Amino acid sequence: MSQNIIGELKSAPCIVRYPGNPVLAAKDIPYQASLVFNAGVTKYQGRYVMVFRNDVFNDERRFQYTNLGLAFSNDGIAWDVQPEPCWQVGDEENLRVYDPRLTVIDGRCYMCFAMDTRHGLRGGIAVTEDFSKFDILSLSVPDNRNMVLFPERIGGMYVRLERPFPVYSRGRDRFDMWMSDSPDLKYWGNSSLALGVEHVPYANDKIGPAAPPVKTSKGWLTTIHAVDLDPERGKNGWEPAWRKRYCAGIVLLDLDDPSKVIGMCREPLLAPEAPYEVDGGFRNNVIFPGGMVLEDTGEVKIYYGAADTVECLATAHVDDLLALCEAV
Ligand code: BMA
Repeated sequence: MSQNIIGELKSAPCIVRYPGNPVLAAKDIPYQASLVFNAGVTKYQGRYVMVFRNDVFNDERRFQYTNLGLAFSNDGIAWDVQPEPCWQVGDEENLRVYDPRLTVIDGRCYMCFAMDTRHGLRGGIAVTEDFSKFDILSLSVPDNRNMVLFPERIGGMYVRLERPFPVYSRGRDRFDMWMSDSPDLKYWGNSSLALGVEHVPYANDKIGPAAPPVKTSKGWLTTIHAVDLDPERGKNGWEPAWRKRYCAGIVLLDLDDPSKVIGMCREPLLAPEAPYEVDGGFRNNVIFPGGMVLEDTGEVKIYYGAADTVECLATAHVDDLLALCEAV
């Protein structure tokens, strides 16, 4: 395995972490909770909605189960967590759902998710009316995940970004960002590569989608996750073997043909730096956005899981994010 070493990385100066981070943590949850992170966030029916991942561990720090929790907010900062989890899967075949991503299309709220099964890892899309019931519209063949939906049809088709795992053909984790479209959110095809890991200078391992894209006059603005490995880097976090670093990046896609990357920041948007990102977590050094909200003021709220342990918020002005995306 030959790998260029990435070295130190810093966040872009235009992005500001919310000083009260984390916005949600296990202590805020009224039922059993250990790690609260990788949430999907959107604005729906006049308020902010968050569906978050909750991994439950026992006192010996052994993993027990995962469920999805639900929270509402009027300002996107203070969250009212609902008394019960909103979705949990666990049967002979389907082991758990996690990493929810929310997108509103034509007034309906859709949720992409990852599902671990006994026969591989599947990417799913569900629709919900009120977050008490999720109707699954499609589940991919293994292995695929990190699906995110665009908030409107493009050329008449629904569009998603996704990250399949080509472990045989590429030798090891060399994962890229792909795009597919669908006439009905059920049948997916026309798949094409959107961005290769080799095009992201701050990744040497894998990349993929993060939060669902937002529409701007210049193009679809979207976050990515980008991972690097350094053989010198020690174990980092209370998970027994964790050594990777996950950064968030920012990319601009063509409005009419989002498989075309038209701009990209060559440095990370968010690199792990804050104490809750680099210290004391399950997997330190992980930043993973799952929600991006563009406000009328031009402020962009980016929600991200930090250290696979808590849910955080960072903001930037949309013009500054667009300015970061150099033409490619
Ligand atoms: C990935 C997923 C994410 C997680 C990330 C970092 O494989 O499990 O949910 O945030 O690893 O641990």
